[in-house]
Amino acid sequence: MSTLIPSRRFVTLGQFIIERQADFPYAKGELSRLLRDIGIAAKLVNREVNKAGLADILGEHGETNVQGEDQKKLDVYANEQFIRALGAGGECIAIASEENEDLIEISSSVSQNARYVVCIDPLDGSSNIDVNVSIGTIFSIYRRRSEVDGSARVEDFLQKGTEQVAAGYVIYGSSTMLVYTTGRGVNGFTLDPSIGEFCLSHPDMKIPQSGKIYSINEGNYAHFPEGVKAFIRYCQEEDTSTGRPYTTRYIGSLVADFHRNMIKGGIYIYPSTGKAKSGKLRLLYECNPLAFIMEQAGGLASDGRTRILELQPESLHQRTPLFIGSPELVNTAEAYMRQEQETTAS
Ligand code: P6P
Repeated sequence: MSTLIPSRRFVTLGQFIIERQADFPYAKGELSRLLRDIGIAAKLVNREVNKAGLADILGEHGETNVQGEDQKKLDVYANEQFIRALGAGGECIAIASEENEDLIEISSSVSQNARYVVCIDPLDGSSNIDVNVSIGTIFSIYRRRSEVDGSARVEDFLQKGTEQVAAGYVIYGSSTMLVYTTGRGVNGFTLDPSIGEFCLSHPDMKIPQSGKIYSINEGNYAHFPEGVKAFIRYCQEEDTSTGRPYTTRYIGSLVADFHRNMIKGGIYIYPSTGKAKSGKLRLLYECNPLAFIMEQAGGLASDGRTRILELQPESLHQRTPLFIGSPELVNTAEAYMRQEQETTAS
C-alpha cells in the first residue's frame, strides 16, 4: 500500500529558491543565501514597522540622509538591519544604500570571496511612517566586476539595469510581501507571522496589459513636461469606448503605488518637475530594480523615452524620470512625450 504524501499546504521562499536553483545562473546556493539574508532583515524591519506607533521609534532621528531628507528612526533601523544581514551572510561584498553617500564595504572574513553587490533603498516612502501608510524596501543585486580578492569598487555598482542578476521589493502593508525576479518571471511571497516564513502567494505575477489607473503627483502639474500634461488630459477625457476617464490613485509611497499597479494594471509616472529636473527617483536602487521586475511581469519602464534598464549609471545616487506599468499605458504616455519632443524640435 503506497503512502499518500499530502500535497504541501505552502511553499516557503527558501524551498522555492532551492526548487528553482536552475533559474539563477550562478546557483550553488548563492542566491538562496542572498535572498535569505534580505528576508531576515525584512522580517526584523516588519516587526518594528508593525509597532512603530507604539515603540519610541517614531519621529525624527535628528539627522538628514545623503538626499537631505529628514531621517526617521525606522530609516536608520532598516538600513542597519539590511547592512548587518547582508554582511553576516557572506555573499555580498558591498552595498549602495539610499541612506549612505558612499558605498558600504563589507569587510567581514565571511565575505572576503563574495561575488555580489547590492543596491538598496532600505525604507522607501518613510515620510508615510507616521501616518500608517504602506512603505517598502527595494533591492537590486549585481555580480561584482572587480577582482574577487580585491576591494569592491564603485564600478561594481555603475552597471546597466540589464546586468542585474536579481531584484525585488518588500511591501510593509496590510500584509508584508516579498516580490522578486531573477529574470525568470516574478513571484510574490506573503509573510505568515504564525511561522515567520515568506510563503508563495502570487506565483508568476503578470501585470495587466492595460489599466484604468494613472498614478502621478498632480500637485506638480504646472512644472510637468508638456507631453505629461497631454497624457494626463488624455486620461481625463470622456471616452466610454476606451473606459476613460481613468482613475487617479497616488499613495505617495512608490512601492505601494507600484504593487497596486502590478495587481490591477496602471501606470506610475514621476517625471522631471520644476524642483527635480531629472525626476526624484533614484536609478540604482529604485528605478532599475522595479523596471527589471516590471519587464519580467510583462510591463514596460522608461524615462519617457529610453528603456530604464539601458540607462548607463554615472553615479550612485543618480536620479531619472520614471514611466512604469502596463505596456498600453506606457506606450501611450511615451507617444505624447515624443509628440512634445517633435513639436519642440520643429
Ligand atoms: P512626492 C517617497 O519619498 C518617494 O521616494 C516615493 O516613495 C514616492 O513615490 C515619491 O517619493 C513621492 O514623491 O514628490 O510626490 O511627494
